[in-house]
Amino acid sequence: MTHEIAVIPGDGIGQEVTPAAVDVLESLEIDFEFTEADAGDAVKEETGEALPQETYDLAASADATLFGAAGETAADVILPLRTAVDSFVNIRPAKAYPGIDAVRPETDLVFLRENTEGVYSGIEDRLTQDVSTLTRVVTESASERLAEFACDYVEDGDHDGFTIAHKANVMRETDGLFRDTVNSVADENGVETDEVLMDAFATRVCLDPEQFDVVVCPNLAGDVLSDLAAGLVGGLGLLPSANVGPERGLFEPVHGTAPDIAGEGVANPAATIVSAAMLLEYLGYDEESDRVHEAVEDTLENGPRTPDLGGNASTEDVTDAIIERL
Ligand code: GGG
Repeated sequence: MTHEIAVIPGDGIGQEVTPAAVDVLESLEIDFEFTEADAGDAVKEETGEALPQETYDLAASADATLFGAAGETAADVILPLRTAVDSFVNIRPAKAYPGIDAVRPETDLVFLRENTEGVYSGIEDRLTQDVSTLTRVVTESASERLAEFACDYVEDGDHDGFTIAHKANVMRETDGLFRDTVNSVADENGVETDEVLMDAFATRVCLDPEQFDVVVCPNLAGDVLSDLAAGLVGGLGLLPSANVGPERGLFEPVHGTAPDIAGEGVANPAATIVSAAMLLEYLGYDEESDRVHEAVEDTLENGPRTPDLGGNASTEDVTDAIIERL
């Protein structure tokens, strides 16, 4: 069976780390057909459109998509691409790897981020020179869908339950609905939950990350708090993610375009390669996915490292080291 994979490197270091992940996937004995498409700042400059229709259509029809990074045009690129694959949850694991100098080496978290609404609904206005507004949309249906996924996730993964991070004491209607809906679905499924205000979560996770495991949160909170967790485990070069829908998925590193190092060939490919491992698992290749995870882990511990981790290796050196270990 051939798996059609859309490859959308995007901008900045997306152009460097996405081909690295494709090299890893190509080194496995799986029948993939990769089709590359443009999106982002560069294509917008050229054509006036950040997300060409053919790129959207490709993601909407491929079995899975590997995405790199979006810069200034993130709202026009990554948000519609997540819609193209109908992904309602963004899974963002944040764990410290052996041998990596982490602020909190005991960190082992998974964020389940609502992926369709909240403040990322795209309803913004500039009313006057002085006043701009943003509409935050939270629906019972999207919160339910996320909560059902979270219940299955903790049951399948043998977790004790999950934490809901929200700000319902201030955003009473929106986060109130989110919190109440998620709690009610968890109750129906016999899954334990606890709650934490998202600002308190930011402090508590820095002081003692082991008190958390699976964290379910609204869209913006999931974006920000997972980047915070990246700081605890050694940096954004290490965090993968999977945008999962009922029939397709889009896999991307948590990091963005890193314009400060783009073009130098030294971006850490680990996050994108682990995102590719999540793609493998999504397509049912559990054994191959485990092999990629293990190869990345061993390379991070014993192999060459890119400058973000204190080494002087290139993206290519690290990718080759990972492939050698497969
Ligand atoms: N690969 C992830 C990426 O491009 N991040 C840039 C960004 O701004 N992302 C916003 C988001 O993840 O919602």
